[in-house]
Amino acid sequence: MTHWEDFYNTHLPPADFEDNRSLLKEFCERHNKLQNRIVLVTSGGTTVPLEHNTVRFVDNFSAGTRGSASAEYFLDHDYAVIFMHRHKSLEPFTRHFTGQQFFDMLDIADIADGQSSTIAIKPDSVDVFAPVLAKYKIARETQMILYVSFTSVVDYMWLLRAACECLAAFEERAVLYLAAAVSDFYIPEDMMVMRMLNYLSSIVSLQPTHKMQSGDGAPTISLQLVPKMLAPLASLWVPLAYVVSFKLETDENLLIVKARDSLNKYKHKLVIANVLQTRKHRVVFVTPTDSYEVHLSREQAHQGLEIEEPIVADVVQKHSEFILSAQQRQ
Ligand code: 9Z3
Repeated sequence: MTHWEDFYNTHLPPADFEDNRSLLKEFCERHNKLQNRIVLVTSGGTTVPLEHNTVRFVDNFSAGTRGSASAEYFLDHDYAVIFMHRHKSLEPFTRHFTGQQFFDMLDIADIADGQSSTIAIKPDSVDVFAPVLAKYKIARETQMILYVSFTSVVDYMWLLRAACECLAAFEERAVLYLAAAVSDFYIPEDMMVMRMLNYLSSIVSLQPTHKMQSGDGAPTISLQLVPKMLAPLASLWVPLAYVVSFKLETDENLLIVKARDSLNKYKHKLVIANVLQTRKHRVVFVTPTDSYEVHLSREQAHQGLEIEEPIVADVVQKHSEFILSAQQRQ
């Protein structure tokens, strides 16, 4: 595995990096002055490009539901929110009206002069649309949310470190809520081919070994392990913050074991573990001392309750206790 410092030394930051860094800096300085609590919500999946001029890439599964819904609930709890998301994945507020849903809520009406028309929300959609729009407007006008986006795992790593550099000043008032699905493997810069692979068809080897071979026939692609950024993040970048990571498994039996492994290794505060198939109605909170389930009943799910609401409420409560015990130690 590449060491995390080598990763930054060998991979250039994305083109919009300095712009995003300035936005992060300005947002954090303002909210730190106001003594606000702040949360970095990461959301969506990272890509691993197969070529420099990328046509093909390997993707990590995540629609961005967990992150975008959670961001809204953190705003409800008066947190300033840095929403660091995969470009074009779900975003807070607009997530409620994706695809054709939004157009289906609109009506075009001709004005009496016969020459112009107005567009209005259909009366039966106002009840759904108005509260979401109102919350969006408040969040924007009070500048409580900042949107920054990534696409590749390299973009993600650069943004993550830049965000942490700004969050360190918040000390215990910062929460890191790492819900993005981050690739474990990647193709290092110096091993990527320049032009489009011509016959990418069958073999993708996940063994962390050597070069991508492209010639005639199906190329073999070898991926390397991405360094685990939770290690420097929890111990060096934001050592005082309340760090929450998510653990995604497909095997229920591994869920708690893997979450505990992660806590033991990185010494952060909380792992929220979920199984792919049941993630929308059940998660397990794993702390250094215990583990318990947060779930939605069939009825609650039917009523439209989202599991992110109790998840965020629980994280906020734990964060409050964490701040309190830090204050008592001083
Ligand atoms: C998660 O486990 C998220 O809950 C989901 C959310 C990606 C399942 P959706 O966006 O899905 O609602 O569709 N995220 C963490 C996944 C991850 O990559 N975790 C890393 C790991 O397990 C460590 S931080 O090693």
